[in-house]
Amino acid sequence: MHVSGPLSSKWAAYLGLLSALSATFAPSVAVKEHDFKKCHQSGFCTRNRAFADHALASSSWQSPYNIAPDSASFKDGQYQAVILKTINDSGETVRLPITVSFLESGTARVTVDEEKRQKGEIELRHDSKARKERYNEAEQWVIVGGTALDKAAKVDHEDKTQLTVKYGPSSKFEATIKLSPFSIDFKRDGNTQIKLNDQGLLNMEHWRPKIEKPVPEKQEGESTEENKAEEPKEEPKEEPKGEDESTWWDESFGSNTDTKPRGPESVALDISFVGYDHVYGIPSHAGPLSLKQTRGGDGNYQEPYRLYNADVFEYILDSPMTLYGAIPFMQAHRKDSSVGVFWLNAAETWVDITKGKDTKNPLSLGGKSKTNTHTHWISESGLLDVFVFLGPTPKDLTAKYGELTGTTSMPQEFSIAYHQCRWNYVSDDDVKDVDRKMDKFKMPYDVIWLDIEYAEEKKYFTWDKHAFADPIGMGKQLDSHGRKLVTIIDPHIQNTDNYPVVAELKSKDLGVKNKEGNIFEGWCWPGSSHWIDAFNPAAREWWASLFNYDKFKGTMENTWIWNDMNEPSVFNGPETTMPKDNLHHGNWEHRDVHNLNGMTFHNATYHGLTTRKPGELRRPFVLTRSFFAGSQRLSAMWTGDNQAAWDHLEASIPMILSQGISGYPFAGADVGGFFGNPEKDLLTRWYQAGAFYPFFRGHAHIDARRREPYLMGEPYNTIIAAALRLRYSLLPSWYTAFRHAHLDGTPIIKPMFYTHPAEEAGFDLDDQFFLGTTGLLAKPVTQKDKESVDIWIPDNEVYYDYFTYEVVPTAKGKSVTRSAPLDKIPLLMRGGHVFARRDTPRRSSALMKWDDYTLVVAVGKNAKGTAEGDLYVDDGDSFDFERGQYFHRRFVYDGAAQSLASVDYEGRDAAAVEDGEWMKKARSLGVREIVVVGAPASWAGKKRVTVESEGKKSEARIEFTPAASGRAAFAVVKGLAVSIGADWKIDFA
Ligand code: NBV
Repeated sequence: MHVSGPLSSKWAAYLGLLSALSATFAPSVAVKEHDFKKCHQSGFCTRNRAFADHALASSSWQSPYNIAPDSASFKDGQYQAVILKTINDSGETVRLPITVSFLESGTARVTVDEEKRQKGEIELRHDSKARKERYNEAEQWVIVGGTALDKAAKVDHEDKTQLTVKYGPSSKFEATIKLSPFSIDFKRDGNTQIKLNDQGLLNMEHWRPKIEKPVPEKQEGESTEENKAEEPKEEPKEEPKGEDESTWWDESFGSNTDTKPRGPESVALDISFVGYDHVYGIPSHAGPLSLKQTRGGDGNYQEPYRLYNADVFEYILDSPMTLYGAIPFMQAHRKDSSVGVFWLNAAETWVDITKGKDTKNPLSLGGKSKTNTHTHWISESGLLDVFVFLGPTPKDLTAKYGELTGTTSMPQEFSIAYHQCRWNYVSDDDVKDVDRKMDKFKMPYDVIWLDIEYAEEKKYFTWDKHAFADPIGMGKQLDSHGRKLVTIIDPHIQNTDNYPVVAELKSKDLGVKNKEGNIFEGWCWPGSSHWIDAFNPAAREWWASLFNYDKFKGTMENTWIWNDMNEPSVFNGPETTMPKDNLHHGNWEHRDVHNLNGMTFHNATYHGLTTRKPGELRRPFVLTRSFFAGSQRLSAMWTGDNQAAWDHLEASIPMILSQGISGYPFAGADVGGFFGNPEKDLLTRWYQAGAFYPFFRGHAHIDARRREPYLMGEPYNTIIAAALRLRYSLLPSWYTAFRHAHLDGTPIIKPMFYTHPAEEAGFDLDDQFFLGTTGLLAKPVTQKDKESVDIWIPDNEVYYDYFTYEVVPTAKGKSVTRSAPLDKIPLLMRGGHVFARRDTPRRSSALMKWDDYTLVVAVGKNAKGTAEGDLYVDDGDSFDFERGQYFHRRFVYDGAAQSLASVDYEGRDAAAVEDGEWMKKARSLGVREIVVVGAPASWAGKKRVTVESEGKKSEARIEFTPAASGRAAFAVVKGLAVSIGADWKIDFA
């Protein structure tokens, strides 16, 4: 359950009602770590770890997986064969068809299935209606491109033991498939980067019938089936290879028993990154960006990283424990080289990580002993389906991964501004009051949010008529300043009479089913509930129709949606989620698709927002708590129920960075912390950090005191207002960063290893980052009473203080201490960049839409060199940008020529695109000011600069301020008559 004490009387009454209604479900007041499985409480994780222990301890271990020599063929970029798994001493084997696909993008894909299950030649227990195959539809949800085969891939060498394929750009990639035992080595430019099954941990638990053994009579005091899972287990003595049968046929955790009608079916593989000692990715976990080892030892975790989307209440920090969403994508990085893998499996997954010196080859890599990172991926069911990326840069990885799973969609422009949320704004008057107060205190915001209490008895698509008597009136007040409303819609549908949504769900048969094939019933906020099965296309269509303005009455064009609890959270289910033997559309077991569930739900909502009214097609805004690879195409995410504590503020940054390098950068954390009451300084620091989250929302638990930023009093109000305004002024640069994320998957905020892949000292830094292409380097303060920070400097560039233009005394690879009293955000400008702002403070981003831009040029260390940057602008709302209705400008400051030019970023011919309504109007957007930081001393005394644009010459004013006591010289150009969308050039000489 999700209620922390002290309980409000409302919640006490609610909990009382729940327990009275359910004899079997006794709600506790807090879900703690022990309510979620550890590896030893999960049969398949235990078995695969035991298998690994055995294999790694034995010097004579040989993987029992061999490619049948005559089964292999290679054609059109694809290798096909059958792996034979030897299952007993008499040499009996199981057939596992393997396909290795070499893709045009240079990505390789290895897929292994199990023939018997594929052909349906297995028997299910308990009269189960479940599908017999291994789940093979994950790609239908996840993969959107990049799968064209590389027809130019060719077999370079083949003999009886192995075959080598050359593929990828200029054939610089190579895969050597070894037949016996089966393994694959991936090379780039002749050097091994990634090895599959090098440690021999490949394990596909094949189907077998259950052999009933006589059940020994129980002695008094012996454990029962029910409590078995919670007792510490003895290491299996007789089955050292992970063949412990005790959890093959059913498995209990707490009071829930999983009937496992298909028996054991896990799939596991070791993936070694040769010469790599940093791995990143596999969000979401509350831990460092550079992932830790998981097999014990000093400072390491004992547990594998777990990916099993769950409603983890009051999550703990520095932990490999699962959270709300999962992206099984991992990058490995060493100096100047990045490679990666994407493990496409939607079932519960555990990943062990160990690092070790290469003892076989200690003098490789230029005489330095190298570290290898070994990873062991273990999923409960499904195909083995792994994509291998050979880099070599972090940017190549995010781009190739983005090609496969899609990139961040262009957001609604308002959605990257500030959001004001709490559980709950209690009435429409409350909403209007907050709206007015934000204005009164000059705090810009764009969106106010309604949590579950707005709906009558948590029946989504309805309103509590007393508290929200006039939602349209409320929506209109918001709209009058360009503001929006987000309402929450959860996937649990109250099981009650007189609720058309549940009546339709049942009559149309669109709910998730239990193992018997009847609609599944469980407990959530509204009490007894059913869950929409958004895997079902008919359910998705129906769900989408519920968002029509004439159906979801009280909503209007400025209403958008928040999907919570979509892991799904089921209060009385195992680990607060659905039983694994539940059934989804197509009779796939929940076990197979669990990690996809949240994405199918926000996908249905996304579609709902595209069909609200015939003829209205706008970019949807959906926030989701649960997600999977691909969610970035459809939604923003946040890191769930954090706490109002300094360490949670600190933890939010690596978590958001990890999202970014894993293809899902539209990410944020609850500003202020969800649970508890932040002290004023903590809330202030959190706003300063939040101003640099791609998704920026203040939120609070129902029991938390009101904490709208204007309630803090002075000096906090002023400081928070400044942080909000900083975000608002930089919105053009944020939007441009989103454009890059959309184009090629580049993260919006970037960690040091990503921007400076050669600087080893930066590889485990995760508390500072660059924003987009701006060169802005931020390091939010995340510790109480801390009035200075050390910022690590990755290169020899010049860095200026963002606020004072001071030239920061930096040295490559060294940290510089910056003073950061409460009113200061440590923020540097890296020389060599140009970025855009809008400097007129206004109440919402919509009201800034037609404001002219300020361009800031940070002159680089080599003052004769260039500074570059870009600005992307479109209507922020429609899909017209897909038809060329946008400006993307590149700004080039040439220090030698002393000029600044604006050219089309893509070299497009302006005449080639016919101006639509927005473009026509946007041509009037101009440049209000240009600030040149680090301006040459020779500009002293200069009063005018010449400007050339669209064949016309004009003049503009320039004001020069010479350098003084550590501050760089700077110049401000004013009175420019140029359009942001046009080519122009300013001559400063
Ligand atoms: O809908 C209530 C909350 C929501 O405020 C929060 O952001 C979600 O993460 N929701 C979880 C349900 C229960 C929280 C204890």
